Amino acid sequence: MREYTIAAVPGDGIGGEVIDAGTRVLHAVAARDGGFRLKVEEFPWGTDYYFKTGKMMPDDALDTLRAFDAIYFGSAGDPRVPDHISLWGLRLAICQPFDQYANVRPARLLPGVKGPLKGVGPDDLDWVIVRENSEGEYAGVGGRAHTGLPEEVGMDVAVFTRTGVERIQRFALDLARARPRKKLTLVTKSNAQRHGMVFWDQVFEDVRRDYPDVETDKMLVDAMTTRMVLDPKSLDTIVATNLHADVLSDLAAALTGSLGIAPTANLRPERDAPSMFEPIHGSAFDIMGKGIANPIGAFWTASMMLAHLGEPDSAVALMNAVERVTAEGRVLTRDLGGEATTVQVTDEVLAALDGRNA
Ligand code: NAD
Ligand code: K
Ligand code: MN
Repeated sequence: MREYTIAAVPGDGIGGEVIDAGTRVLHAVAARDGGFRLKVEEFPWGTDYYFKTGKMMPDDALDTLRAFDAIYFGSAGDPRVPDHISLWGLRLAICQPFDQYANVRPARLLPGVKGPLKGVGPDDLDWVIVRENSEGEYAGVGGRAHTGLPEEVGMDVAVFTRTGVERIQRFALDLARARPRKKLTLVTKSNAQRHGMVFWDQVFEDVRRDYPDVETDKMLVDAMTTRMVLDPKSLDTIVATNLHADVLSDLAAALTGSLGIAPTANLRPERDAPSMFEPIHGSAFDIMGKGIANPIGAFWTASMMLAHLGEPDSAVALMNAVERVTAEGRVLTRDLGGEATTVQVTDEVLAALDGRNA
Protein backbone atom coordinates (compact mmCIF):
# COMPACT_ATOMS: atom_id res chain seq x y z
CA MET A 1 0.00 0.00 0.00
CA ARG A 2 1.22 3.52 -0.75
CA GLU A 3 2.15 5.42 2.38
CA TYR A 4 2.76 9.13 2.89
CA THR A 5 4.13 10.87 5.94
CA ILE A 6 2.74 14.27 6.90
CA ALA A 7 4.17 16.62 9.52
CA ALA A 8 1.28 18.62 11.00
CA VAL A 9 2.34 21.96 12.48
CA PRO A 10 -0.89 23.57 13.78
CA GLY A 11 0.90 26.64 15.18
CA ASP A 12 -1.11 29.39 16.86
CA GLY A 13 -4.65 30.71 17.23
CA ILE A 14 -7.23 28.86 15.13
CA GLY A 15 -4.37 26.92 13.48
CA GLY A 16 -4.92 24.01 15.86
CA GLU A 17 -8.69 24.06 15.39
CA VAL A 18 -8.60 23.85 11.60
CA ILE A 19 -5.63 21.45 11.36
CA ASP A 20 -7.40 19.03 13.74
CA ALA A 21 -10.44 19.18 11.48
CA GLY A 22 -8.30 18.75 8.36
CA THR A 23 -6.45 15.77 9.84
CA ARG A 24 -9.75 14.01 10.60
CA VAL A 25 -10.88 14.55 7.04
CA LEU A 26 -7.54 13.40 5.58
CA HIS A 27 -7.72 10.11 7.47
CA ALA A 28 -11.29 9.62 6.23
CA VAL A 29 -10.25 10.30 2.64
CA ALA A 30 -7.45 7.73 2.88
CA ALA A 31 -9.78 5.12 4.41
CA ARG A 32 -12.34 5.75 1.68
CA ASP A 33 -9.74 5.38 -1.08
CA GLY A 34 -8.23 2.22 0.40
CA GLY A 35 -5.11 2.46 -1.77
CA PHE A 36 -2.92 4.55 0.50
CA ARG A 37 -2.19 5.24 4.13
CA LEU A 38 -1.34 8.57 5.76
CA LYS A 39 0.90 8.82 8.78
CA VAL A 40 0.33 12.21 10.38
CA GLU A 41 2.69 13.31 13.13
CA GLU A 42 1.92 16.52 15.01
CA PHE A 43 4.53 19.02 16.18
CA PRO A 44 3.40 21.48 18.88
CA TRP A 45 5.55 24.39 17.76
CA GLY A 46 4.53 28.03 17.88
CA THR A 47 4.05 30.69 20.50
CA ASP A 48 3.40 28.40 23.50
CA TYR A 49 6.61 26.60 22.60
CA TYR A 50 8.31 30.01 22.34
CA PHE A 51 7.29 30.94 25.88
CA LYS A 52 8.74 27.66 27.16
CA THR A 53 11.98 27.64 25.16
CA GLY A 54 12.59 31.11 23.70
CA LYS A 55 12.21 29.68 20.17
CA MET A 56 9.21 29.11 17.93
CA MET A 57 10.53 25.66 16.96
CA PRO A 58 13.52 23.52 18.01
CA ASP A 59 16.96 23.94 16.46
CA ASP A 60 16.73 20.59 14.68
CA ALA A 61 13.20 21.23 13.37
CA LEU A 62 14.30 21.32 9.73
CA ASP A 63 16.11 17.96 10.06
CA THR A 64 12.93 16.53 11.55
CA LEU A 65 10.69 17.97 8.83
CA ARG A 66 12.98 16.97 5.98
CA ALA A 67 12.08 13.31 6.52
CA PHE A 68 8.36 13.96 5.74
CA ASP A 69 6.58 13.89 2.38
CA ALA A 70 4.66 17.09 3.15
CA ILE A 71 4.03 19.66 5.87
CA TYR A 72 0.47 20.61 6.87
CA PHE A 73 0.65 24.01 8.53
CA GLY A 74 -1.91 26.05 10.46
CA SER A 75 -0.86 29.59 11.34
CA ALA A 76 1.90 31.53 13.07
CA GLY A 77 0.88 34.59 15.08
CA ASP A 78 -0.21 35.30 18.63
CA PRO A 79 -1.35 38.55 20.30
CA ARG A 80 1.35 38.11 22.98
CA VAL A 81 4.37 38.32 20.65
CA PRO A 82 5.29 40.67 17.79
CA ASP A 83 4.31 39.24 14.40
CA HIS A 84 7.83 39.45 13.02
CA ILE A 85 9.04 37.00 15.69
CA SER A 86 6.30 34.45 15.07
CA LEU A 87 6.45 34.76 11.29
CA TRP A 88 10.24 34.63 10.91
CA GLY A 89 10.60 32.07 13.71
CA LEU A 90 8.20 29.52 12.28
CA ARG A 91 6.56 29.92 8.88
CA LEU A 92 9.38 31.67 7.05
CA ALA A 93 11.92 29.60 9.02
CA ILE A 94 10.50 26.59 7.19
CA CYS A 95 9.69 28.08 3.75
CA GLN A 96 13.02 29.79 3.22
CA PRO A 97 15.59 27.06 4.03
CA PHE A 98 13.53 24.49 2.09
CA ASP A 99 13.43 27.03 -0.75
CA GLN A 100 9.70 26.59 -1.30
CA TYR A 101 9.78 29.29 -3.92
CA ALA A 102 6.42 28.74 -5.59
CA ASN A 103 3.43 29.80 -3.54
CA VAL A 104 0.26 28.70 -5.31
CA ARG A 105 -3.07 30.20 -4.34
CA PRO A 106 -6.20 29.04 -6.13
CA ALA A 107 -9.18 31.37 -5.86
CA ARG A 108 -12.52 30.06 -7.00
CA LEU A 109 -16.10 30.81 -6.06
CA LEU A 110 -17.39 27.56 -4.57
CA PRO A 111 -20.98 26.62 -5.46
CA GLY A 112 -23.50 28.21 -3.12
CA VAL A 113 -20.99 30.69 -1.69
CA LYS A 114 -21.95 34.30 -2.26
CA GLY A 115 -19.03 36.55 -3.05
CA PRO A 116 -19.29 40.34 -2.70
CA LEU A 117 -19.29 40.91 -6.49
CA LYS A 118 -22.74 41.32 -8.02
CA GLY A 119 -23.59 38.98 -10.89
CA VAL A 120 -20.35 37.01 -10.57
CA GLY A 121 -20.76 33.23 -10.26
CA PRO A 122 -18.44 30.20 -10.15
CA ASP A 123 -17.85 30.35 -13.93
CA ASP A 124 -16.67 33.96 -13.73
CA LEU A 125 -14.04 33.67 -11.02
CA ASP A 126 -11.53 30.83 -11.28
CA TRP A 127 -7.97 32.00 -10.77
CA VAL A 128 -4.63 30.67 -9.64
CA ILE A 129 -2.27 33.24 -8.19
CA VAL A 130 1.40 32.27 -8.25
CA ARG A 131 3.40 34.17 -5.65
CA GLU A 132 7.19 34.34 -5.69
CA ASN A 133 7.96 32.97 -2.24
CA SER A 134 11.71 33.15 -1.72
CA GLU A 135 13.03 36.63 -2.41
CA GLY A 136 11.76 40.05 -3.43
CA GLU A 137 10.34 42.36 -0.81
CA TYR A 138 10.41 39.63 1.88
CA ALA A 139 14.06 38.66 1.40
CA GLY A 140 14.82 39.98 4.88
CA VAL A 141 17.45 42.34 3.53
CA GLY A 142 17.54 45.86 4.95
CA GLY A 143 18.32 47.58 8.16
CA ARG A 144 17.80 50.32 10.67
CA ALA A 145 20.20 53.17 11.28
CA HIS A 146 20.37 55.86 13.95
CA THR A 147 17.72 54.16 16.05
CA GLY A 148 15.73 56.68 18.05
CA LEU A 149 17.21 59.76 16.38
CA PRO A 150 15.22 62.11 14.13
CA GLU A 151 17.26 60.91 11.14
CA GLU A 152 16.37 57.29 11.88
CA VAL A 153 16.07 55.17 8.73
CA GLY A 154 14.31 51.86 8.14
CA MET A 155 14.82 49.96 4.90
CA ASP A 156 13.47 46.77 3.39
CA VAL A 157 15.36 46.04 0.22
CA ALA A 158 13.57 44.02 -2.46
CA VAL A 159 16.04 41.52 -3.89
CA PHE A 160 15.43 39.88 -7.25
CA THR A 161 17.80 37.42 -8.89
CA ARG A 162 17.62 36.12 -12.45
CA THR A 163 17.42 32.56 -11.10
CA GLY A 164 14.60 33.50 -8.75
CA VAL A 165 12.59 35.50 -11.28
CA GLU A 166 13.02 33.06 -14.12
CA ARG A 167 12.08 29.96 -12.14
CA ILE A 168 8.86 31.45 -10.77
CA GLN A 169 7.82 32.81 -14.17
CA ARG A 170 8.50 29.42 -15.81
CA PHE A 171 6.59 27.69 -13.02
CA ALA A 172 3.61 30.01 -13.64
CA LEU A 173 3.81 29.52 -17.42
CA ASP A 174 3.84 25.72 -16.94
CA LEU A 175 0.86 25.98 -14.62
CA ALA A 176 -1.04 28.24 -17.02
CA ARG A 177 -0.30 25.80 -19.84
CA ALA A 178 -1.86 22.96 -17.84
CA ARG A 179 -5.12 24.88 -17.31
CA PRO A 180 -7.88 24.94 -19.94
CA ARG A 181 -7.59 28.63 -20.82
CA LYS A 182 -3.77 28.70 -21.06
CA LYS A 183 -3.63 32.31 -19.96
CA LEU A 184 -1.14 34.12 -17.72
CA THR A 185 -1.09 37.70 -16.44
CA LEU A 186 2.23 39.11 -15.26
CA VAL A 187 1.83 41.69 -12.48
CA THR A 188 4.56 44.22 -11.70
CA LYS A 189 4.90 47.89 -10.82
CA SER A 190 7.55 48.78 -13.35
CA ASN A 191 6.35 52.34 -13.85
CA ALA A 192 7.44 53.28 -10.32
CA GLN A 193 9.89 50.57 -9.21
CA ARG A 194 12.51 51.07 -11.86
CA HIS A 195 15.01 48.33 -11.07
CA GLY A 196 13.60 45.05 -9.86
CA MET A 197 10.24 45.44 -11.59
CA VAL A 198 11.68 46.42 -14.97
CA PHE A 199 13.91 43.35 -14.54
CA TRP A 200 10.78 41.20 -14.04
CA ASP A 201 9.27 42.58 -17.25
CA GLN A 202 12.44 41.90 -19.22
CA VAL A 203 12.94 38.35 -17.95
CA PHE A 204 9.30 37.70 -18.84
CA GLU A 205 9.88 38.83 -22.42
CA ASP A 206 12.63 36.18 -22.64
CA VAL A 207 10.96 33.21 -20.99
CA ARG A 208 7.51 33.59 -22.51
CA ARG A 209 9.02 32.89 -25.94
CA ASP A 210 9.28 29.26 -24.85
CA TYR A 211 5.52 29.20 -24.33
CA PRO A 212 3.93 30.32 -27.60
CA ASP A 213 0.77 28.39 -26.71
CA VAL A 214 0.20 30.43 -23.52
CA GLU A 215 -1.61 33.76 -23.94
CA THR A 216 0.08 36.40 -21.80
CA ASP A 217 -0.57 39.97 -20.74
CA LYS A 218 0.84 42.44 -18.22
CA MET A 219 -0.71 44.61 -15.52
CA LEU A 220 0.52 47.10 -12.97
CA VAL A 221 -0.43 45.90 -9.52
CA ASP A 222 -2.68 48.87 -8.67
CA ALA A 223 -4.64 48.52 -11.89
CA MET A 224 -4.80 44.79 -11.25
CA THR A 225 -6.91 45.29 -8.10
CA THR A 226 -9.46 47.16 -10.23
CA ARG A 227 -9.50 44.46 -12.89
CA MET A 228 -9.99 41.70 -10.31
CA VAL A 229 -13.10 43.48 -9.05
CA LEU A 230 -14.54 44.81 -12.31
CA ASP A 231 -13.58 42.12 -14.83
CA PRO A 232 -12.79 38.89 -12.95
CA LYS A 233 -13.61 36.67 -15.91
CA SER A 234 -10.76 38.15 -17.94
CA LEU A 235 -8.18 36.59 -15.59
CA ASP A 236 -6.95 33.03 -15.20
CA THR A 237 -3.39 32.40 -13.97
CA ILE A 238 -1.50 35.29 -12.38
CA VAL A 239 2.16 35.65 -11.39
CA ALA A 240 3.56 38.37 -9.14
CA THR A 241 6.21 39.16 -6.56
CA ASN A 242 6.10 38.12 -2.93
CA LEU A 243 4.51 41.38 -1.70
CA HIS A 244 2.24 42.08 -4.64
CA ALA A 245 0.86 38.54 -4.73
CA ASP A 246 0.45 38.53 -0.95
CA VAL A 247 -1.89 41.51 -1.23
CA LEU A 248 -3.68 40.33 -4.39
CA SER A 249 -4.36 36.91 -2.92
CA ASP A 250 -6.04 38.32 0.19
CA LEU A 251 -8.24 40.38 -2.14
CA ALA A 252 -8.91 37.24 -4.17
CA ALA A 253 -9.85 35.35 -1.01
CA ALA A 254 -12.32 38.10 -0.04
CA LEU A 255 -13.83 38.10 -3.54
CA THR A 256 -14.47 34.37 -3.23
CA GLY A 257 -16.55 34.81 -0.09
CA SER A 258 -14.23 34.44 2.91
CA LEU A 259 -10.61 34.32 3.97
CA GLY A 260 -11.66 31.14 5.79
CA ILE A 261 -11.94 29.04 2.63
CA ALA A 262 -8.77 29.93 0.71
CA PRO A 263 -5.88 27.44 0.49
CA THR A 264 -2.24 27.78 -0.42
CA ALA A 265 0.74 25.57 -1.22
CA ASN A 266 4.37 26.56 -0.63
CA LEU A 267 5.95 24.30 -3.22
CA ARG A 268 9.44 23.03 -3.71
CA PRO A 269 8.89 21.87 -7.30
CA GLU A 270 12.20 19.99 -7.42
CA ARG A 271 10.94 17.80 -4.56
CA ASP A 272 14.34 17.61 -2.85
CA ALA A 273 12.71 19.09 0.27
CA PRO A 274 9.12 18.82 1.51
CA SER A 275 6.50 21.29 0.36
CA MET A 276 4.20 23.01 2.87
CA PHE A 277 0.44 23.36 2.63
CA GLU A 278 -1.61 25.84 4.69
CA PRO A 279 -4.87 27.73 4.68
CA ILE A 280 -4.23 31.32 3.59
CA HIS A 281 -5.74 32.77 6.78
CA GLY A 282 -3.85 33.58 9.96
CA SER A 283 -4.51 32.95 13.64
CA ALA A 284 -7.82 34.91 13.68
CA PHE A 285 -7.44 36.33 17.20
CA ASP A 286 -11.06 37.52 17.23
CA ILE A 287 -12.51 34.00 16.98
CA MET A 288 -9.78 31.72 18.36
CA GLY A 289 -10.79 29.21 21.01
CA LYS A 290 -14.50 29.58 20.15
CA GLY A 291 -14.77 26.53 17.90
CA ILE A 292 -16.29 28.55 15.05
CA ALA A 293 -13.34 28.79 12.63
CA ASN A 294 -14.19 27.78 9.10
CA PRO A 295 -12.27 24.55 8.37
CA ILE A 296 -12.89 24.70 4.59
CA GLY A 297 -9.59 26.50 3.93
CA ALA A 298 -7.82 23.65 5.73
CA PHE A 299 -9.82 21.07 3.70
CA TRP A 300 -9.06 22.71 0.35
CA THR A 301 -5.42 22.86 1.50
CA ALA A 302 -5.56 19.13 2.30
CA SER A 303 -6.91 18.50 -1.19
CA MET A 304 -3.95 20.37 -2.73
CA MET A 305 -1.62 18.30 -0.56
CA LEU A 306 -3.20 15.04 -1.73
CA ALA A 307 -2.78 16.11 -5.36
CA HIS A 308 0.87 16.92 -4.70
CA LEU A 309 1.45 13.56 -2.98
CA GLY A 310 0.15 11.81 -6.09
CA GLU A 311 -3.44 11.06 -5.07
CA PRO A 312 -5.43 13.18 -7.54
CA ASP A 313 -8.62 11.10 -7.29
CA SER A 314 -8.80 11.54 -3.53
CA ALA A 315 -7.97 15.23 -3.93
CA VAL A 316 -10.98 15.62 -6.23
CA ALA A 317 -13.22 13.49 -3.99
CA LEU A 318 -12.44 15.74 -1.04
CA MET A 319 -13.19 18.94 -2.98
CA ASN A 320 -16.41 17.41 -4.32
CA ALA A 321 -17.49 16.71 -0.73
CA VAL A 322 -16.64 20.28 0.30
CA GLU A 323 -18.57 21.67 -2.69
CA ARG A 324 -21.63 19.53 -1.89
CA VAL A 325 -21.66 21.07 1.57
CA THR A 326 -21.27 24.65 0.32
CA ALA A 327 -23.84 24.13 -2.45
CA GLU A 328 -26.36 22.82 0.05
CA GLY A 329 -25.63 25.76 2.35
CA ARG A 330 -27.22 24.22 5.45
CA VAL A 331 -24.07 23.76 7.53
CA LEU A 332 -21.70 26.70 7.18
CA THR A 333 -19.71 28.80 9.62
CA ARG A 334 -20.51 32.45 10.40
CA ASP A 335 -18.06 33.91 7.90
CA LEU A 336 -20.18 32.26 5.18
CA GLY A 337 -23.46 33.42 6.68
CA GLY A 338 -24.24 30.26 8.68
CA GLU A 339 -24.21 29.36 12.37
CA ALA A 340 -22.35 26.05 12.39
CA THR A 341 -19.26 25.19 14.40
CA THR A 342 -15.96 23.89 13.05
CA VAL A 343 -16.90 20.37 14.18
CA GLN A 344 -20.35 20.51 12.56
CA VAL A 345 -18.90 21.56 9.19
CA THR A 346 -16.28 18.82 9.51
CA ASP A 347 -18.94 16.19 10.25
CA GLU A 348 -20.97 17.41 7.28
CA VAL A 349 -17.99 17.13 4.92
CA LEU A 350 -17.22 13.63 6.27
CA ALA A 351 -20.82 12.67 5.63
CA ALA A 352 -20.71 14.08 2.09
CA LEU A 353 -17.55 12.09 1.48
CA ASP A 354 -19.47 8.94 2.39
CA GLY A 355 -22.43 10.03 0.27
CA ARG A 356 -24.77 10.55 3.23
CA ASN A 357 -26.13 13.55 5.14
CA ALA A 358 -24.88 14.18 8.68
P1 NAD B 1 -6.43 36.50 9.96
O1 NAD B 1 -6.48 35.70 8.71
O2 NAD B 1 -6.00 35.77 11.17
O3 NAD B 1 -7.89 37.10 10.25
C1 NAD B 1 -8.51 38.09 9.43
C2 NAD B 1 -10.03 38.03 9.58
O4 NAD B 1 -10.54 36.87 8.93
C3 NAD B 1 -10.48 37.92 11.03
O5 NAD B 1 -11.68 38.65 11.20
C4 NAD B 1 -10.76 36.45 11.20
O6 NAD B 1 -11.73 36.14 12.18
C5 NAD B 1 -11.23 36.04 9.82
N1 NAD B 1 -10.87 34.64 9.56
C6 NAD B 1 -9.63 34.19 9.24
N2 NAD B 1 -9.66 32.86 9.11
C7 NAD B 1 -10.93 32.46 9.36
C8 NAD B 1 -11.57 31.19 9.39
N3 NAD B 1 -10.92 30.03 9.12
N4 NAD B 1 -12.89 31.16 9.69
C9 NAD B 1 -13.57 32.28 9.94
N5 NAD B 1 -13.02 33.50 9.92
C10 NAD B 1 -11.71 33.59 9.64
O7 NAD B 1 -5.48 37.76 9.68
P2 NAD B 1 -4.91 38.86 10.71
O8 NAD B 1 -5.99 39.21 11.68
O9 NAD B 1 -4.33 39.89 9.86
O10 NAD B 1 -3.73 38.14 11.47
C11 NAD B 1 -3.84 37.54 12.75
C12 NAD B 1 -2.51 36.85 13.06
O11 NAD B 1 -2.26 35.79 12.14
C13 NAD B 1 -1.32 37.79 12.97
O12 NAD B 1 -0.40 37.41 13.98
C14 NAD B 1 -0.71 37.48 11.61
O13 NAD B 1 0.66 37.73 11.52
C15 NAD B 1 -0.98 35.99 11.52
N6 NAD B 1 -1.03 35.49 10.14
C16 NAD B 1 -0.34 34.34 9.87
C17 NAD B 1 -0.39 33.78 8.60
C18 NAD B 1 0.35 32.51 8.35
O14 NAD B 1 0.74 31.82 9.27
N7 NAD B 1 0.58 32.13 7.12
C19 NAD B 1 -1.16 34.40 7.60
C20 NAD B 1 -1.87 35.57 7.91
C21 NAD B 1 -1.80 36.10 9.18
K1 K C 1 -1.77 30.16 7.38
MN1 MN D 1 -0.66 37.41 3.61
